[in-house]
This record gives sequence, C-alpha cells and structure tokens, in this order.
Amino acid sequence: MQRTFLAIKPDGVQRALVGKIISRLEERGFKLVGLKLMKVSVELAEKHYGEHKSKPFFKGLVDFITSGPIVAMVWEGKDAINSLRKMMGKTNPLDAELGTIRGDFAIDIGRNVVHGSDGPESAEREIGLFFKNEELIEWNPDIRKWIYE
Ligand code: IDP
Ligand code: MG
Repeated sequence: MQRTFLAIKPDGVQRALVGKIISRLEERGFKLVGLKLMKVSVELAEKHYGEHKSKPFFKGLVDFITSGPIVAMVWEGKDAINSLRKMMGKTNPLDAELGTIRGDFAIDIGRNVVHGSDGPESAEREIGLFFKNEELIEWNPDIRKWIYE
C-alpha cells in the first residue's frame, strides 16, 4: 500500500468540484487518510512548488495556490501515487484524456483543478509539508475485502 498527497486547488474549490473529485477517488476504492480545507501561506506554497522556482510561471503559480482555500488530502491504496496521477490526467488539461479529472473539468494549464504527488519522494515530502502525523488516520474500511483480493 502506498500513500500520496492530493490537493484540490483554489479553482476546484471555487467551482464546487470538491465532492465530485473526492467521489471519484472513493468510488475507485482508494482510502482517505487525511483531509482538510486550508488557506496556503506564501511560505508553504514556495516550499511545495520549490522545484519550479526558476520557471517563468512560478510567481503566478504561488499567487494562484494562495488565492483561496484548497482541500489537502492524503489517499492510500495499491500504487496510489501513479494511479491518482492517471486519474488526474496530464498537466495541460487540453492534453488530458476525457475521463480524467483535468480532462473532464479543466481547460487551462494554470487552472488545472488538482495537484498530485509525482513519485514516492515527493509524496513523502508533500504529506509532511501539509499534515502532522496525528492528522493522518489509521483505519480499516469494512469494504476492503471487496476491493482487494
Ligand atoms: P503537475 O501538476 O501535473 O505535477 P508540474 O509540472 O509539477 O505539473 O507543474 C505544477 C503546476 O504548475 C501545474 O499543475 C500547473 O498548474 C502549473 N504549470 C506547469 N507548467 C505551466 C506552464 O507552462 N504555464 C503555467 N502554469 C504551469
Ligand atoms: Mg508536479
């Protein structure tokens, strides 16, 4: 089992897509282990997007992610990191397949609704940036045996 960090960005919250996005992940069978609505500080945004510091879109990205509430989440399941990236779709929504979150709900690359960790190191780093250990809940969904063999 693997954990990954997924955030609904301010555009997704403003557009009232929170429920739909969470439903897709729940219905697939992934397990929610952490969830909060929060306003991201500039400091946290710059840390979170540190790898993009030198990019021309960095300032716009930080301004955007700090512009309104986000929903920060940790999801757990088999191959969760890659599977959630697939469910999100490509970074540029116009290249994202229909049936993915970005492919179904977004058009512009700077308004692509969701963030998801892109590998095991970033997942661990991002979970640590957004959640305290005690905010992550260990629990056993009763439907587990109907999702995994
Ligand atoms: P990802 O979100 O699919 O992992 P990254 O390359 O890590 O994509 O970029 C982080 C975020 O920065 C993207 O989700 C997108 O919102 C924004 N971004 C990436 N490339 C561009 C760009 O060329 N122009 C504007 N915004 C961009
Ligand atoms: Mg990324």
